[in-house]
Amino acid sequence: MYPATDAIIVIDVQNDFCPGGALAVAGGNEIVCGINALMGEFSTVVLTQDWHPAQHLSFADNHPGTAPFTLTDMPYGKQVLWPSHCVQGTKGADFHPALKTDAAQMVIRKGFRPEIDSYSAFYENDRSTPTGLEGYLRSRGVTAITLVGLATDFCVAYSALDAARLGFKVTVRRDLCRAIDLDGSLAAALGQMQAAGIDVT
Ligand code: VGL
Ligand code: ZN
Repeated sequence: MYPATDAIIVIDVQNDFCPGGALAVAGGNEIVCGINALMGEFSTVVLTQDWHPAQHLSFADNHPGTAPFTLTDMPYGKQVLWPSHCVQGTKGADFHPALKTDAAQMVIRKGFRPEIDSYSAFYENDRSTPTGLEGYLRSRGVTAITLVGLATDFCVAYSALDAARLGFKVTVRRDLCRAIDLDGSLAAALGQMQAAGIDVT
C-alpha cells in the first residue's frame, strides 16, 4: 500500500476515449487492467469524468464550418475543437465497463459549463475556475498524487501541471496513460511536465 498521504487520480477512462469511441485514443483500453490493480494500493482514489452538455463550445459541431482537430479562439485562449464526445448521460460518457469504479470515493465531473472546456481535474481551461478537487485532497491530508488515464498530452498533463503548481508531489505513470498526440502535443506535454519537476515514469 502507498501511504495515506498519497492519492491516485484516474483521468477520463471513458468509452469515448477508448477504441470505438467518438474521440478514441489508441490503446486506451489497454490500461484498464493495470489501473484496476494500482487503485487497490491507494486509500484515496479519485476518478474524473469528462461530462459535456451537447452544446459544448469545445465541439466542432457547435461551430458551423469548422473541422474537428482545428483551433479556435475562446475568451480564455486557444481551444482545440474536438469531435463531440462524452456527452452527459450517453454511453460514450460512461466509464469503460471493465474499470473498477467501486474503488473510488470521489468522482469529479468536468467540462459541464457549455462555454469553457476543462482538461485539468483541478481547474477549467481559464486556469482559474476551480473544480474543488484541491480542497477535497487537502482536507483528506493528501500531499502526493499519482496520475493515470487518458489522455497523456491533454487531461493527464494539464492535471499534473496544475497539481505541481499547487504544491503536490506528482507522479505520472506513463505506462498507464495513452496519448492523442495532436501536432506534437505529446512531446510538448512531456517537456512541460519534466520542466515542472513531475516524475514521469
Ligand atoms: C480530453 C480532449 C477533450 C482528455 C478531454 O481527456 O484528454 N481531451 N476532452
Ligand atoms: Zn472533453
